Amino acid sequence: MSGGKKLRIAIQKSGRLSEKSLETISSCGIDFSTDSRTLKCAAQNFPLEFLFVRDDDIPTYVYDGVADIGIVGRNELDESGYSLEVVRDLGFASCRLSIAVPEGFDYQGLSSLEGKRIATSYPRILSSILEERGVQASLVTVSGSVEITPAVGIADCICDLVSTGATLRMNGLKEVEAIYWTSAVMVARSDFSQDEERSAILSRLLMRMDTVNNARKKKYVLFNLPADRIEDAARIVGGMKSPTVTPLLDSAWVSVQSVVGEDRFWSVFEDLKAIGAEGILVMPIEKMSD
Ligand code: PRT
Ligand code: ZN
Repeated sequence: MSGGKKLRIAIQKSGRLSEKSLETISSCGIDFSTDSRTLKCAAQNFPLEFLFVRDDDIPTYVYDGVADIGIVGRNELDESGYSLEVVRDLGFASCRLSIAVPEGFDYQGLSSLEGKRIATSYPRILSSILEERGVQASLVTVSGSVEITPAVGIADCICDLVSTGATLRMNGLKEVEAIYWTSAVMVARSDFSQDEERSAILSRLLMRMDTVNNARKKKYVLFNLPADRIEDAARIVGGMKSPTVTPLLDSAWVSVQSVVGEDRFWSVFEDLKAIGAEGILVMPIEKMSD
C-alpha cells in the first residue's frame, strides 16, 4: 500500500458520464459508497478519492491540480484548450459534433457556411476545423439549447453534439456533416509522473482497468471434438497458447478449452461446427491478465 497519499479523481456529478465513470472504477474491485453523492468521497479499499463536479470543470481541475486525474468527454477536454495527458480512451458516451441546418438551407459542404452565423457550445473546436478548411463564419456561442437558435433567429445553422439525431429532428433541423468524434477519456496532468507515489497508484488503477477491459473483449470457449480434429481446432482458435485438451471417457473424443476474441467469435464458432465440434459452451471472462 502507499504511504498515505491518495489519488484524487474528478468525476461528473450527474449526467451522461456519471454512471459509466463510477462503473469503470467499481469494476476494478474498488468499493465506495455513493448514497449521498456529496462533493467528495473516498474509496474504502483503494487509495482513491472522488471529487464530483460538472463535466465542464474537469479539465480545469485536473490542470490546476485540484484533482490528479479525471473522466471527461474528449470534446470538453479539447474545448478547454488545456493540454492534459489522455491516459485511456474509455469508449463510452461516444457521439459526434455535427453541422445541422434548417429545411431550405442549401448545404453543399463546409464552404456553404461561409459568412453564416453558426450557434455552438464548442467554439474552439469548431473554429479550428473551419480555419483548417478555410471557411469564415461568425460563431454564436451558447451554453445550452443550441438546437432552438435557428428558429429564434439568432443563428443560420448549428454545430452540436449528436447521438441518435432525435433532438435535431424534433427541432426541424437536418444533420448534414459530422466534423468531430468524441468519447469519454481518462486524463491526467502532463507532469503528473513527477509525483511518484500518486503515479504508482494510477499505474495500479490502469493495470486493473486494462485487466477488466481485456477480459471483456474475450470469451472462454469450451467444446467437445473428435480427437482426430484437434490440430484443425488449434488452427481455428489460435489464442494465447495452444488450447487446453482434456481426454474424455470415449477416447474418440476430447474436450477443448480456449480463449477467443469477441470480434472473431462467430467465425470461430462456425469453423468449429464445420469440423465436428459439439456442445460448444461460451462463457464471459471476468478478469484476464496478459
Ligand atoms: O451538468 P454538467 O455540465 O456536468 O453536464 P452537461 O449537461 O454539460 O453534460 P451531459 O451530461 O449532457 O454530457 C456529458 C458528455 O456526454 C458530453 O460532453 C459528451 O462528451 C457526451 N455525450 C454523449 C453527449 C451526448 N452523447 C449527447 N447526445 N452530450 C450531449 N448530448 C446532447 C446533445 O448536446 C444534444 O442536445 O444530447 C442531444 C442530442 O442527442 P440525440 O440522441 O437526440 O442526438
Ligand atoms: Zn457540462
